[in-house]
Amino acid sequence: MSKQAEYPDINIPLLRQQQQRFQALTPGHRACLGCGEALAARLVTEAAGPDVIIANATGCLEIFTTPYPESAWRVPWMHSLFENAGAIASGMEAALKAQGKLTKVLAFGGDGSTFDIGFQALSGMFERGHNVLYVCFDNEAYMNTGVQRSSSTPHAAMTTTSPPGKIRMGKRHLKKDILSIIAAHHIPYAASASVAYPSDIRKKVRRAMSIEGSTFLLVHSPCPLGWGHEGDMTIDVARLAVQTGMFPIIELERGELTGTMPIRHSRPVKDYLKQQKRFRHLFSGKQQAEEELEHLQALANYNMERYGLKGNDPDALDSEGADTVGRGKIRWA
Ligand SMILES: Cc1ncc(C[n+]2csc(CCOP(=O)(O)OP(=O)(O)O)c2C)c(N)n1
Ligand code: SF4
Ligand SMILES: [Mg+2]
Repeated sequence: MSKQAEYPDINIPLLRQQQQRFQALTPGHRACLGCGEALAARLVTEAAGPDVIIANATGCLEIFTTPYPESAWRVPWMHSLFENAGAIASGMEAALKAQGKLTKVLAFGGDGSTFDIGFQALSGMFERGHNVLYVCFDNEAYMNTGVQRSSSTPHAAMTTTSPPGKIRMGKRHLKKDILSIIAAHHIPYAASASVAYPSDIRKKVRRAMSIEGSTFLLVHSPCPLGWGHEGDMTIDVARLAVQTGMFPIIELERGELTGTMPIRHSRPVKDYLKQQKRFRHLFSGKQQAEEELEHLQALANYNMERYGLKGNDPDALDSEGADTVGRGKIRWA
């Protein structure tokens, strides 16, 4: 008797749909409601699967997942210092290699750790070509210690160390172009992604996991507390960052641009900024504020031009969030 005849009521496709994905990061951790970083970490680890070991730099992700003596992790996980996740991950990888094990090493850091304080160790790891996927959860400030500006904080954003006042409109400097710096290491694969596009994150993680060598993923991860939006707006805010050109979604192979997420219906930068209290001072109507708004729009236009983000192809990712991505000349959903 065939299996189908023996169990006539079993709907295999439905069962598959309902089957839980492997979750390395379990619910019950202590992130704020709507935390983009928590969602991003869940998506990344789901896609990476169970055979991983994680080095996690100090920051919100480390703190809210491991309040002693608890842990929300179901995979081997190690807390590194703020400044040395790259070095710890390098050591893990070398040790696993010596033991002949295929377990993949992941390294996690926030933007403060990645762009600023842990950059030296990260650069060394890339230069030596360790077989590690490094993921930066970019919430654009030092959130864990109370929202201080980092070199990833966008121009004109308010943080506790870049307050708007009579002289300045929030942060004076530009967001560091980390992907160009990473590209200069000529690692096999580096990409940006956003929590607004989960299947794109999954594809990029799987891609990076399949590569023997150093890979890098920058995931835009809104922080309701530091950005000043409601927790249920996290995905909308993240999507607007992409649609306005403020956060370009790109892929680089050996330093060359090979993929972009095209934007069919671009939105004005104001639509993104006005959702967040960190940019509230830009809507005062004052001349200086108007000039900053123009400046931010010019920065977004520059991103659009630089990466050729405006896409008219029928398959281009549309602003409603369809999850189709152009990779080089190949299109895949
Ligand atoms: C060398 C060092 N400097 C400063 C700190 C304090 N510190 C801990 S977490 C943190 C902020 C982390 O920011 P980020 O890496 O962006 O992660 P987030 O909390 O935003 O996710 C800081 C400044 C530290 N632990 N070690
Ligand atoms: S402060 Fe921001 S990054 Fe940290 S747990 Fe809360 S929402 Fe997440
Ligand atoms: Mg941060």
